[in-house]
Amino acid sequence: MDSRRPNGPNVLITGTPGTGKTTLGAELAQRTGLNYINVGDLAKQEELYDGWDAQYQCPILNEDRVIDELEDTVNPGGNIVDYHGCDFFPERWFDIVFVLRTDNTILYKRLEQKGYTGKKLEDNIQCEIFQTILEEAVDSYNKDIVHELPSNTSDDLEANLDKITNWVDEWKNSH
Ligand code: DAT
Repeated sequence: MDSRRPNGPNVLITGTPGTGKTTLGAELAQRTGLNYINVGDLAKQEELYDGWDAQYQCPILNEDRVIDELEDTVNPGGNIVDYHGCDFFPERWFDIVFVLRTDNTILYKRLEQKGYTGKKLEDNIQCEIFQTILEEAVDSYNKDIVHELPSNTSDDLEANLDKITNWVDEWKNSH
């Protein structure tokens, strides 16, 4: 057992909205027994906000409060954290980082289905085209622990579940 992470590894799943973080993260939690944390949902429940973004018509995340709220859960390990950003988490929190990637046409349809329109829809597509979250992850964490995963089809989902489940098993065997 790893004395720093008695409950297992911490896995970050990040990527543009609509790339499939919640779908993957929730199923992964079922398969691995790790604790699933959806940062967006947590922020909503606990109102971890700091003002209102008039351009995007959404509340602004209070990142410090998110960290305070999660610190005691994340420190002992054993978590899957899902969020569409990654540069404000402490680097020491994560043992591995997965960045989900989706082709533009597929992402466009998924975001439309989620009710995204206009500037919000276009900006999220741009975010994926410019690999914004991938670059954020590579800039924020050791490159060796950052992995890009295709997330277009149900076969991709299965492959990603297998890959991460195997990684978690190996981590547990070697710690
Ligand atoms: P996110 O949490 O990144 O915003 P989501 O998990 O809510 O994304 O997924 C958005 C939609 O896409 C949802 O209808 C499920 C679907 N989806 C997710 N991953 C997929 C995959 N690998 N193949 C096909 N559809 C997928």
